[in-house]
Amino acid sequence: MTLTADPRSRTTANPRRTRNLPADRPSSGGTTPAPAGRRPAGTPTLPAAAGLTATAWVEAVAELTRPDDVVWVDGTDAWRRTLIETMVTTGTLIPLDPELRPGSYLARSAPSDVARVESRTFICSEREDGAGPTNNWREPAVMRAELRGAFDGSMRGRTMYVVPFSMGPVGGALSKLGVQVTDSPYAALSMLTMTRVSPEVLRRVAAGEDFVPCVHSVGAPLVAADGTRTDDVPWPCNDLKYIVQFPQSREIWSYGSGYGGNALLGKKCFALRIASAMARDEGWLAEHMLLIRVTTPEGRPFHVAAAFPSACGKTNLAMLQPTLPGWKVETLGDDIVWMKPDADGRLRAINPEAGFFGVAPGTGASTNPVAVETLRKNVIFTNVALTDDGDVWWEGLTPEAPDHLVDWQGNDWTPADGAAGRPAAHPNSRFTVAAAQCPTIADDWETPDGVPVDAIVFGGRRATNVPLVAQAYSWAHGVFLGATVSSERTAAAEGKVGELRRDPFAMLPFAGYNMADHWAHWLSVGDVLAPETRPQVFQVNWFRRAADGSFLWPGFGENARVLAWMVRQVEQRRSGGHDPAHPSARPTAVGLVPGDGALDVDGLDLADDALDELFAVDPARWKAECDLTDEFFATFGERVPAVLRDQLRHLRDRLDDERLS
Ligand code: GTP
Ligand code: SPV
Ligand code: MN
Repeated sequence: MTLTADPRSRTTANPRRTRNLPADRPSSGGTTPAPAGRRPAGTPTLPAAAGLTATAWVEAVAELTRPDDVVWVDGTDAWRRTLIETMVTTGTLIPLDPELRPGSYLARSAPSDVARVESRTFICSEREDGAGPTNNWREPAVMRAELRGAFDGSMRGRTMYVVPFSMGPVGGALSKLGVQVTDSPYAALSMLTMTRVSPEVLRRVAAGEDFVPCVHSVGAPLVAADGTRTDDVPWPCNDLKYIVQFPQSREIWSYGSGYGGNALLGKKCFALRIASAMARDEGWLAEHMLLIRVTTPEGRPFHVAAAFPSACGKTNLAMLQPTLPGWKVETLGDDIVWMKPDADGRLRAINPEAGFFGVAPGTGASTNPVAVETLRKNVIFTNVALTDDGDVWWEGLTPEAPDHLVDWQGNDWTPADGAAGRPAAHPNSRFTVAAAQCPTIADDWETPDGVPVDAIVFGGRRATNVPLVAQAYSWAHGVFLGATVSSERTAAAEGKVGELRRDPFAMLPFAGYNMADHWAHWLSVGDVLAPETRPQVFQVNWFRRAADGSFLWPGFGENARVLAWMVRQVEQRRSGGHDPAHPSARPTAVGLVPGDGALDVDGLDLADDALDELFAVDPARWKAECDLTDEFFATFGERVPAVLRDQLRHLRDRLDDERLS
């Protein structure tokens, strides 16, 4: 077994560097530090990192999974190149035309491995009610034994890459370290873009700083236990999958998938599932949110964090180009936000990620020109179509499809296939790109202390009922809005697209503990925040449809109009500058909506009654929603905070109040 942090050492002998592994020092996180350099004797169950140095833990995992070699990846360009070369050789990465798409590659996954697998995602808290009714729970000891069987020899014949990474700016007050071991060079390379991987992070891990241990195997050994070899394939994976979080011991074990959140363990597994459990214990919040700065024409900056379920518009809103003159939007993050109250009682937020793993379909010059610009170079595309001149294409990139393409599965494709319902790009095809490459990224997006949050937004994909925008009457009402989000299913996860389901806080697949406790935690964080600067909470819905099925609202850049109204509402609250002659908002049963003329729709080509339809609150339909909310709350039993049950009662009362309809 060779251990090295230098990619050259496997091709050119470099004895000085081949021993360049992290020093063996006791980890500060454990209770029983292992003597330096000693291997744990045997592995009766899964090796846990607690008490082990990073090196000893990696060795223990290697002892279980049996890779041919173990290499430490420190994120330097040499490593990036080595990983890419390896995958071009195996056919995992197809180089794109160097002039049309410099430094960019296409990967095609196995058709069975195209999205997150929620049915195989497990939260292994000590007690079942620690995970709650919205999670798949398994008893930790039982799962450890099961995983031990799956991981036993799972990396035979492969290289194990060890990737130490930081979520958040290295050393920042809200940042955390992780170490992912993986037998997927695709996952290793993606981690270099999606997280911060550097020699400095390697040094910190080696020096014994706490880290979240993340083990990933595609579950496709090249050598069987009896020594027989099989040939590799471009996208190895296993039909059996496990995406397992142990929130108590803060561990992640992922098996069988190489795709997205299943495999890039810094993302959903760590930054949401494990981090949400850490955040509950430490008094902060880990959320499935984008983060932007909106600057008014007068030059005043406001920060907005918005939670929408998967494939419901976070990346698009994060890169929004306002259509309103004088307004400016800068990008800070597009998927995950960590927020913590500071000493002054302000909620401060960072984006713990370093890249975007964004939905390709629907991303085009007319919808998201900033993303199109971000994707000019240095991108890993997965499951999009290949053009004849070596570039990429997906539905929505241009209005017309090219005459001929190679589709995401490697087959010839013509527009006739599209007409027959076979898209050229998979609906959950994605791009992986550095956030720093985004033309609208804020200069200070890596500020370690984060930015102050002024508004929190919850959204979903709702064809009916939910208005374009509504402001919560209070923090508690805002938590109620977040807790009761429902949304039509998208292709980002396995399951039936379009089916309506509850997705509280857009965190249904991402909460590392009982969702009802998450609501209680939000209420208690609200209590710590200073009332004058506590974020205002809003609900939005870009997806309401007219009777003919068309979207009532143009969306995308025009969403700036809604942002502008929200920011003015925040400004007005702060200044007390309320003009009763021109009320900016009008109360409805579900929240405050823009008053007459308060939502700037100048120059928009809206259908005659579109605005009325966008803001219509139908009491009968909403009462039916309340009944569903009752049923939903009932699944959590006594754990639902009384404050939220009160909110449901207030909503029903308002629906009965004729002055509000
Ligand atoms: P995840 O990365 O899965 O968390 O998704 P996301 O929330 O970042 O969603 P994204 O911005 O990638 O959008 C998903 C899909 O919704 C894309 O096909 C977009 O084109 C579409 N979309 C985004 N914003 C709007 C909008 O304002 N209106 C309409 N009609 N569609 C939108
Ligand atoms: C999501 O599904 O919300 C994503 C994609 O952002 S994944 O990283 O695969 O979870
Ligand atoms: Mn997401």
